[in-house]
Amino acid sequence: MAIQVVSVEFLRTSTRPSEWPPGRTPEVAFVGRSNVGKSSMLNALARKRGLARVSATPGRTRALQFFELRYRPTPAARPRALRFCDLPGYGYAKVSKDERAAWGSMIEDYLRDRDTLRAVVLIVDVRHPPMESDLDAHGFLSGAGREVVVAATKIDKLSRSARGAALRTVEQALGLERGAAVPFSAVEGTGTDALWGRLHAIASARGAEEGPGAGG
Ligand SMILES: Nc1nc2c(ncn2[C@@H]2O[C@H](COP(=O)(O)OP(=O)(O)O)[C@@H](O)[C@H]2O)c(=O)[nH]1
Ligand SMILES: [Mg+2]
Repeated sequence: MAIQVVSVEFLRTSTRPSEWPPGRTPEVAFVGRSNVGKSSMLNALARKRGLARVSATPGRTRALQFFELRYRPTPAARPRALRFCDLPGYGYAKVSKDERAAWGSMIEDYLRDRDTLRAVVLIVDVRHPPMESDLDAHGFLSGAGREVVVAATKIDKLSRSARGAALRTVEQALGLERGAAVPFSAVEGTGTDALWGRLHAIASARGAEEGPGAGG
């Protein structure tokens, strides 16, 4: 399925629940270690380079960043509205304990309490087995009853012959079925259609909202 992105715009930054965008538009959040490739994945899905800030320096994003998209699941379908939320990464050592605790509660409050949050993309680096912080995040999300889609990114860094085994390692560590993790590369564009397919299925299962001004 080739999803067509009709429009995408930055909505707002938030550091507290009162700043979460209002409305009932379904939302997808991107979670993962600092520097794993969250912002790059969001840009690849939105097909807009530079939308979310990609940084070579880990630990840059310190607030929640909301984006609003409209997309057509098929060329003839009506546009659907969807929001993306880019989250600060976890596992970044170079911040004070207090600062890390504040980020932690900001992220956890959002992931636990956000009504419109339909799916969470948990992003791991396919080159390494998931780290303890990834397992913690997966446990937290499952415990919160969230629909989790695991994406294994930077697959372009592995030879084709090594990719299958690396994916299996990720899936086994997280207790997933074979084929559950989506192989992804923001560089090659691998996995954007597969991930969009999963996100659309989840968002539309409970009725995606029609975007403002959406027509035939
Ligand atoms: N080779 C490769 N590099 C990537 C990929 N995704 C992200 N990167 C690089 O990883 C670094 C961190 O990316 P970013 O999206 O800012 O990560 P974030 O901190 O999780 O948002 C940047 O230097 C990106 O160019 C990918 O799929 N393949
Ligand atoms: Mg980022």
